[in-house]
Amino acid sequence: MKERIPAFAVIGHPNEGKSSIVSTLAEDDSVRISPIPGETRRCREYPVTVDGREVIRFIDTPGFQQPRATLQWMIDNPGPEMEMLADFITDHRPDHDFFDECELLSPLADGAGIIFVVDGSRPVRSVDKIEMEILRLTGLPRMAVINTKEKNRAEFLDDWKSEARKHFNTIRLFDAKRATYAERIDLLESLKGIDPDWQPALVEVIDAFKNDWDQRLIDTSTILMDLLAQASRYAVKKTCPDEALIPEIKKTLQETYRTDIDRLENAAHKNIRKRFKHNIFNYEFPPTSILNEDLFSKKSWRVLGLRQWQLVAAGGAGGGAVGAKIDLVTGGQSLGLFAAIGGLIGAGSALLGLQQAARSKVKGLPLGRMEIQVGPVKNEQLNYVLTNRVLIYFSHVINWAHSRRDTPEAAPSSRNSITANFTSQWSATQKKLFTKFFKALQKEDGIKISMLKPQVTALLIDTLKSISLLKQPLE
Ligand SMILES: Nc1nc2c(ncn2[C@@H]2O[C@H](COP(=O)(O)OP(=O)(O)OP(=O)(O)O)[C@@H](O)[C@H]2O)c(=O)[nH]1
Ligand SMILES: [Mg+2]
Repeated sequence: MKERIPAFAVIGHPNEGKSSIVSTLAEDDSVRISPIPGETRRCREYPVTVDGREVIRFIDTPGFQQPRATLQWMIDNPGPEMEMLADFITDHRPDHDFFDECELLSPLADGAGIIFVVDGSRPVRSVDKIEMEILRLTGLPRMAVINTKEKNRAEFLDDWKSEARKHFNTIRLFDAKRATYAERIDLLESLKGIDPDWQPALVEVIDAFKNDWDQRLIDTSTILMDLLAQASRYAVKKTCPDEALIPEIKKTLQETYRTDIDRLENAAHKNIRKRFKHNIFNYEFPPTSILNEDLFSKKSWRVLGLRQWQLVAAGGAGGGAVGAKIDLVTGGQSLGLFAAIGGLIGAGSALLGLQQAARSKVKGLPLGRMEIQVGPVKNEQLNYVLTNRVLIYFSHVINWAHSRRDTPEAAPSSRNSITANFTSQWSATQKKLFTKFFKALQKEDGIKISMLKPQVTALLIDTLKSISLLKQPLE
């Protein structure tokens, strides 16, 4: 290699998923992927940068068009491998029929490693063996990646494995469309094994990836805490010249309050998605996902808020405080809320959360005018609902391979066992910590906020890590 940055060319037959693998590994959703074979006609490099520094590079290439003639030429022109590749390209550049071969072999002539992609859901053909043999003759470090496009077709896998073993240093199964962060790291780990000379550089790459991932979790927790700080203090006001207009103005203000909090939430979600390098992540959540519900809907609050016993636990200090807490939460509508919490009221689009979250008050002003204010929130349910929604959003973002361009399928029923209310798994102590933090945010108590922040950050990062380990989105 000319430089220390490891470079891997992703090579294969047309339409096997080369560009999809590049997109997923490089976390680049701008890579062109298409069901029509021959989409990629030119090599293109996709550098992966961490902290502005390029650590590894993947090269997307066109598929083989003339494998038989290429192999024959190689057999007829043996020689030192690098010279052979350079000579092949010089000889064939003027011939349009070999345009794709010249393109795909040029990164190899520059010494790139090879990631050979095959679709394991179809049988091995003679042309595949020819392509594998061409790559073996390059003498470059190489790995075969079996990307099974049709998931339920495993009958050819053994054939692929035994054929690939003859030509490659390492073989991996990898799902370009569903690979998680951990699976991407696993693939890099196995790349280490393809050539001892590359091992130190790849160890550095893996370290850089892991540190970068940890930093993304820290950033996600910061984005969430900023959202909670903004939402917990947010209020809208308007002066009202006439008492008769109060109900109408209050209604408008409530609507403004609601859309403004929605906007804050959307901005936080967008920041998280950007942090995970998703630019075209504009997809529908699975139909069963609670994220399809309005932030202030009854259902969101019922599913994502604290349960009654959890409120009691989080309230903590003795009976009096518990009573006060329930009062605060119910805001005078105890029956309604607790019926909703208990799940007695079915899912509906009524904005229960809004009334619970934002207090409205009317203040007299001179000259008979009044000021109406909606917010700030008094109810820590909003904190939990926003937090759980960020956690669900995060779980979708991290499990969305960058090569996916379609909409999600409905989740299989086994997945429903994972609760969307992830914070319900926090211990009573952790909930108390979160409650204290919420109160400090509301009071804008800087000293308390900075005192609690390290513990809250640690709690959030632990939570984000557990969600990453699930390897599937929360509903
Ligand atoms: N279901 C499924 N489809 C896949 C998978 N990998 C790739 N595809 C689809 O297969 C088609 C080809 O994928 P690409 O990544 O463009 O393949 P390619 O090898 O780069 O193709 P060319 O550039 O034409 O040589 C696209 O429609 C992809 O969405 C997979 O793991 N599962
Ligand atoms: Mg392609």
